[in-house]
Amino acid sequence: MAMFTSHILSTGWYFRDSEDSSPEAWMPVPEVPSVVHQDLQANGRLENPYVGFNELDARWVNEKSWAYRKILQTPAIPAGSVVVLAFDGLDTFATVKLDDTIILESNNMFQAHRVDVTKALETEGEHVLEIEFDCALLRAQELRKQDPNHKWASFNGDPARMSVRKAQYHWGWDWGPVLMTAGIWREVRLEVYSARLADLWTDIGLDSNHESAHVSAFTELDAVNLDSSYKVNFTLSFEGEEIARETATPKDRIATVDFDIPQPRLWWPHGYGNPNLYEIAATLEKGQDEVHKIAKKIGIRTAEVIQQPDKHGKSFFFRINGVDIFCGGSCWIPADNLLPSIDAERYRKWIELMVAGRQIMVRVWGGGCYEDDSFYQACDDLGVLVWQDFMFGCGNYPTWPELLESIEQEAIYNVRRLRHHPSIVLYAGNNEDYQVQESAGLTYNYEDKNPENWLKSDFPARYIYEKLLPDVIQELSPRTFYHPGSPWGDGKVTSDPTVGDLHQWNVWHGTQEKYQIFDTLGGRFNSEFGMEAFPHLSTINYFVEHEKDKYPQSHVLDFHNKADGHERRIATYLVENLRTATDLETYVYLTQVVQAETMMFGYRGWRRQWGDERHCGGALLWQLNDCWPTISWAIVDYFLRPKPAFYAVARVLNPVAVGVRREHHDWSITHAQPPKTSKFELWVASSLQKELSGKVELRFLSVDTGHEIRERIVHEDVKIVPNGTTNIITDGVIDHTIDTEPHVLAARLWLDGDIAARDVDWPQPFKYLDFADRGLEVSRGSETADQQTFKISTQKPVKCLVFEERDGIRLSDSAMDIVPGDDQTVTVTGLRPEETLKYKFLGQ
Ligand code: BMA
Repeated sequence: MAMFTSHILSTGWYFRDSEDSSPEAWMPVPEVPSVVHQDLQANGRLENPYVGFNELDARWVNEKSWAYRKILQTPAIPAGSVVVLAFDGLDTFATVKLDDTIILESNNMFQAHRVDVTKALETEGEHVLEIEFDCALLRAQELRKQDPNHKWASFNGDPARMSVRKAQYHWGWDWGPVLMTAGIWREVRLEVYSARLADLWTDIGLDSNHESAHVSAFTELDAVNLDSSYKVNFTLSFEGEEIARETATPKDRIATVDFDIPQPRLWWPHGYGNPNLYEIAATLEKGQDEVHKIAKKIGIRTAEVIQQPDKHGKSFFFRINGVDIFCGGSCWIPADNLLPSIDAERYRKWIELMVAGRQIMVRVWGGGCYEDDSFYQACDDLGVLVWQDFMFGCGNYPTWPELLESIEQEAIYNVRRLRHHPSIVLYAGNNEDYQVQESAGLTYNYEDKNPENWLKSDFPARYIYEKLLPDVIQELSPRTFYHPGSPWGDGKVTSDPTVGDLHQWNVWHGTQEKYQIFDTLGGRFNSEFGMEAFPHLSTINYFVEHEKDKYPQSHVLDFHNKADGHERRIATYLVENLRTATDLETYVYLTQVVQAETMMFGYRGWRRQWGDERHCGGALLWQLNDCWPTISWAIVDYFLRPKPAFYAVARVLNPVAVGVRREHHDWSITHAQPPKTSKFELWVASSLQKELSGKVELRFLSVDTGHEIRERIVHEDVKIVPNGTTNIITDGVIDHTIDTEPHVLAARLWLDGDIAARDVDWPQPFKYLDFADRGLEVSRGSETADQQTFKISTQKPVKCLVFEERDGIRLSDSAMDIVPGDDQTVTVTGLRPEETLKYKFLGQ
């Protein structure tokens, strides 16, 4: 009995413009998977679209159709075997021909396809495999025209995008270029077999006391001849060691076994325990022969979303293995416009960065793609929770029968592909489509529970989010929580802060509130909020080619910022808060200070609210990453260079964090009259499970002299509430008629005699402060061959000390506030003894 064999078809491909039928038009493809922009660049036909204005010179590519071809050799086909061409992803309108016969037509890049080509390859020798990719840009416009009665309301990109199942950001977004890719974007294989295991999945139950787990494992048999002689041998291993083995005979093609695991090693998000993974393997056997083997890593854990009525409305937070978890993290967009260019290592680096930044949840946003397996594998391995949107974003989607059918297949395929990942704890129906429903005044009667009526309404996609997708989840991954949209809450208006999740854009977009009040604008779970900042200077140097363009408002810099009104908004937040600058380096830094402050003001307050009956269940900033080198809300740029906000967020998400904050006094609307008094508060937020005892100190330090202007407050033996907030001072008052000098409130927390956390509250806005002559000293401390430490001290308070980011180095901290009498140390990994780092601080 022949073994299952698989040949990856990655080489020997050629491509050409479909309209150019001359034989010389074929150009070699370096490697498949790829998309046409990569292949054109490799052939010298396209300049890097990420540099300068090249995106515009690449527009012609978007309007073309492309053909890919490869000569196939008939593989050895043992008697009784079939040959299948397996496509994991075709982008997007693909007609696949084998020797001029159409074998597949596909119009959804999120689906995989399997085509039996046994007959077609019967004759020995060479066969021509050709794939025509029809122009998705034009096809979308045609499809839209065919349905003029649909209300094509949307924001971002051409509304016609909603007619096509292709990553929506390819039509351009408010952080990304218009690059309409086409190509074989995921693996294609030739498989030869008489039988194979088509799928392997599990259902995992965990006892409430965590003493034992029950794993049911299932495989699906796909065989040419379904006789009863097949057996499936299942093994369960942990850290490479087999712990259990069972054999089953398939019934109706499904083989099932059950394992009981005493004392299971649970999968935990990082910071709460190890992300333990088991391996489940299934071997298909016929007689003595092993025919096919597949394996998956699985995790034993429970994941719940707790929605209970409470004094704030209705809660929305995650409980993993019985532990309530404040989910601080980020929203994720595709890490590149040219998706196949992201390899497993780059995905891993992104997730490693999240862990280094103490972020615990990533939201895969609905305008991108169902990510590569290696993305979720990295999340499983490193203990990062995943909020997974379905791929719909910012629009009123049509629901033609053939589109619904395609969407259903897409959902089935992807949920099957992803369901074993313990990291995935929530599926959401879409991104902001309910907001479009609201803003466009479309019909949404929550009380009407008849899905057929929804289809007939002017918001027909409700059928997708409240019927089609939840049915798929119920069938294929019933233990995973399903949420109709992000944001969404029990059918209430999406801006309702008392229920469901919330996208809070009234800082930056909307009413452009001051970021200092961000904490007062949150809801039960803040799944989007953001502030733009320029990327690292070396990233700017990558896409700005000419020295003459290296000033903050240059044409090319504006071109690399796709957000409507970005100049006004950046300017508003800078002018309100900081003394602005015109040199690029300082300007970059200032925008980054604003972003870091914004993120801190949001996260810090919302984490504090966690302790108030889970008032806020989590915060996912917009956005972690970029898909090209650009100016956006990302806190880490395209080249994985962190912006200062990355460190500000990490500090606020410290497992035990101290917070100090004086009340907001709005200087703009009081005609810049200073307040007479300011209340202040001091607290500790802990995500640890045990009560701690610590010492908390608060000092009042003059910005001008660095001296303590008032007696410090010290609380010894503070009992720190586990997994909650400990309020230490709630009614502090600064009397500015007595303490007239502008001063910072500098808080420190000691645990077991060591400083465990710091926070500094500053008089606002920074532009009124005099930052002259800080007396900052940065000196070298201990060093090894690849690790240097820097000791930092100051005579007067320093705001946002940022160290240079350099590829290959890692900073233990940055974007720090330094105050007198509290020296700090930064460890730089990857820096050699002879190298040094530049740094910058506010008012330098
Ligand atoms: C949110 C997101 C994105 C957008 C971002 C910034 O609404 O869902 O669509 O990029 O805001 O505007």
